[in-house]
Amino acid sequence: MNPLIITAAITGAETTKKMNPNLPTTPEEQALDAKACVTAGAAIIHLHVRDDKGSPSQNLEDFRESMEAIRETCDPKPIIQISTGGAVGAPMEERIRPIVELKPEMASLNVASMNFGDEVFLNEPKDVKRLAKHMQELNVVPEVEVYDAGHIDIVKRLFKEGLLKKPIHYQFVLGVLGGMMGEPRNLEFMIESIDPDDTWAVAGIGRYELPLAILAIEKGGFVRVGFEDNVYYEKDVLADSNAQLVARVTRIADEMSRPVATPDEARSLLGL
Ligand code: KMH
Ligand code: ZN
Repeated sequence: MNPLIITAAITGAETTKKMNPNLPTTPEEQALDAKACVTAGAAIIHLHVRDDKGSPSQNLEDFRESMEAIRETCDPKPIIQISTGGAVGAPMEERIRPIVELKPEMASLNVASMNFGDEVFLNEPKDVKRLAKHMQELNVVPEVEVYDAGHIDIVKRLFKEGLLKKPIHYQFVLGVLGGMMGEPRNLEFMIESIDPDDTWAVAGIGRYELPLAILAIEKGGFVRVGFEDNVYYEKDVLADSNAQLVARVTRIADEMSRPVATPDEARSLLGL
C-alpha cells in the first residue's frame, strides 16, 4: 500500500488553551510541538497562527515567525501547509497575503461558504478563485478543504476552469456542524465522488477523529489529527500533546502494515 501521509493540525483557530492547556500557540511552542509530531510520524504541519495575546491571526509576521521557528527546529523538515481559512470572519486580504509573501509549499483552500457551528464561514466564489489563482501562479500546492459532498462539485468546476491542477489533494473535514458528519458511510461517499487519480485525506472532528483515521488507513487515504480538530485522547481524557495523537495513528498504521511517509516521501506523493 502507498505510504500514509499524516498531517498534524497543531493549533487551529477555534481551539483555546482553556479547552486543552497543551495547545501550542507561540512560535516556540509550535516549533517544539511540530518537532515532536514529526518524530511521531507527521509529514505535514497544517499551520494556523496566533497573535501576542493568543488570538487567531492571519498576520503575515505571525506566520513568518512560526514558519521560521518550525523550519529551524524540525529535522527532517515537514511540509508546512499554511491555512488560508483562518478563523471565521478573517478578512480575505489577510487570508491571501501570507501565500503571496511567504510562498509556502502547500496551503489550504476552502471552496464554499457554510455554517460553521454557530458562525458563518464565508468563501465567496470570486475570492476562492483569486486564492486558487495566486496559489497556481506561485506554485503553492493547494489542499482543498471539503466539508460536504457538494463542495466536491465546486472543486471539479475549479479544475475545469483551469484554476486547479491534477492531481487534486482533498481534505475531507467531517464533523463540523454545517457540513457532513463523520459517519463511515459519509467518508465512503466522498471517496466514491472524487476522481480516482486524485488523493484524499480525512480530518474527523472530535469523536470522529480516531474511527475515520482507521478507516482512511484501511482505504489507502491519508490522515489528519491534532488539536485543531480534537483535543481528547479518549472520551473525557484530554490528549497530552498533538504528538500523542500522531503517535497513535503511526502505531495503528504499523499494525495494519501501512508504512508511514517521511516528509520527503510525502513531497513526492503530493508532487511538491
Ligand atoms: N477555522 C476554520 C473556520 C483551513 O484551515 O483552511 C477554517 C479552517 C480551514 O480551519
Ligand atoms: Zn485549519
